[in-house]
Amino acid sequence: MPLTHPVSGDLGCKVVYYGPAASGKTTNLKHVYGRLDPAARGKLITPTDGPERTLFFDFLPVDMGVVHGVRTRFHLYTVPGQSPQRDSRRLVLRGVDGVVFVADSHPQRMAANRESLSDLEANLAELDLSIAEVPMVIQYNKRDLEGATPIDELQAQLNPGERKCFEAVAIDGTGVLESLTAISRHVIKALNRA
Ligand SMILES: Nc1nc2c(ncn2[C@@H]2O[C@H](COP(=O)(O)OP(=O)(O)OP(=O)(O)O)[C@@H](O)[C@H]2O)c(=O)[nH]1
Ligand SMILES: [Mg+2]
Repeated sequence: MPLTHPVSGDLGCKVVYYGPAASGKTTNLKHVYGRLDPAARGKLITPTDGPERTLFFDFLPVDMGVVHGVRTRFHLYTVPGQSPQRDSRRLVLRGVDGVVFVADSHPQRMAANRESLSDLEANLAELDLSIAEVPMVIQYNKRDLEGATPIDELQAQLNPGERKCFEAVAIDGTGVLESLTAISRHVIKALNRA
């Protein structure tokens, strides 16, 4: 559930970028940070334990302006994809309003994509959330790779519920803002229904 600031009444929504290790979650946040007007975003926090491996989470607050009369902020988080960091992933999911699942198109990462999706489902279940009820978009990242897994195969294995999906090349920004815009709309729509 989104948080309402007790004094200002501002709304805070939490979006979590989830996916296997090295699928490009941190790269997504870095691109969002680089593209947004400094007035519309806060500091990007990206702790790592070595080159590129996220430790605990990344965090970027984004000001979405006034939505339906309420000042709305989105708090973007990534989880660390490395397997041993399951506890961190579960903690980051607490209070989630929406998920961008960043899948890796590398042909050898299909099993890791599937495992990460199962891990997401199990972690949500521990928070009494059903994956089917959580707003989620799927991003097929690294479409620039030679021999990338075909989209219909990724769709068949990772998106049986036919959620909205995006092809992306996060290193050059392709599909990054589109994924963020889609999940934001999805989250706001779900809030209006609640
Ligand atoms: N070729 C290619 N490489 C990418 C793309 N997106 C990210 N990468 C690279 O993949 C590597 C891992 O990217 P990260 O964004 O750190 O991955 P992550 O999902 O945050 O990884 P963890 O924090 O370990 O879970 C980096 O070397 C990126 O430059 C892409 O679209 N294409
Ligand atoms: Mg990362």
